[in-house]
Amino acid sequence: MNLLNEIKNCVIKGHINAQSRFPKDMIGKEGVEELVSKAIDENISVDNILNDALISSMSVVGNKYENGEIFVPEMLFSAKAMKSGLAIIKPYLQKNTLQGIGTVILGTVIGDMHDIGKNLVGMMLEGAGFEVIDLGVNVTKEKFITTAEKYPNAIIGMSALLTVTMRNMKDVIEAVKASDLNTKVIIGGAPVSETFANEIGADGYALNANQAVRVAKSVIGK
Ligand code: B1M
Repeated sequence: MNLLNEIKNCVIKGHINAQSRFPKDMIGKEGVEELVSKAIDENISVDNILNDALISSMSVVGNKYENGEIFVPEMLFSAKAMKSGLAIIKPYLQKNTLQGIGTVILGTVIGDMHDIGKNLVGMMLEGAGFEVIDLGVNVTKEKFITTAEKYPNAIIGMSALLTVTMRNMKDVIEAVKASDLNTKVIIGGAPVSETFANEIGADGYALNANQAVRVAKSVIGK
């Protein structure tokens, strides 16, 4: 198995490192942390590690969950393993930091606990020179608005991974429009689309973290 496939396999199985006690058949074996570090040492591009190992493994996890092969606890182990890999590549994603482009108030909408994609978007934005105010997950409309009032030039960036929670983005956008704020709002997340973004009146939509940077810059004319 090549290194990227080994990383992918460890994320799918939720195996973080050689000290991890999960899964039982991998105890003592190298996990995501060791293998991602090894891939970096072997000059495998960080983009490949991110897209071909870490992100692609989560689609496999999602399919397995959908097919009833795994359940929420296993999905959680995979998420932890994915995050351990992201933590290692984070400094490489952010190497060319230029500060001061703008500010993004970032959060996953109310009712939604998914934060891997949102965190990745945050890392890319910081790497591109944005200040990121990360409100975390399960963020209420009120929290987005009160934070935007404190940072009037900031963009609001919302993430949602569930079809039932993506609708909550509309409430935030309506609240922004009903206020005196001139805040731009960008959105993203697996179930979200450009059409949905237009429907709810978002200023921008991004399919992935790289696009999020481009969209964030474009809504503020940079
Ligand atoms: Co959940 N989950 N989950 N889950 N989970 C999904 C999303 C699901 C598609 C799995 C499936 O059925 N195939 C499904 C949703 C179905 C639907 O609504 N259509 C699902 C479900 C049902 C659930 C629960 C309801 C399960 C349950 O409890 N019965 C539950 C909900 C809890 C809640 O939120 N209230 C739940 C829980 C969980 C865990 C906690 C176990 C865990 C999350 C851990 C965490 O995030 N800390 C989890 C995981 C890991 C997943 C999957 C497997 C992976 C998500 C992920 O991290 N992807 C997911 C299946 C899948 O996506 N294929 C699934 C990798 C990440 C890099 O991609 O987040 O899409 P993504 O982000 C991308 C883009 O979307 C975009 O850029 C990112 C980078 O490229 N993007 C933005 C994201 N935000 C953006 C914002 C932007 C711009 C771009 O601008 C601001």
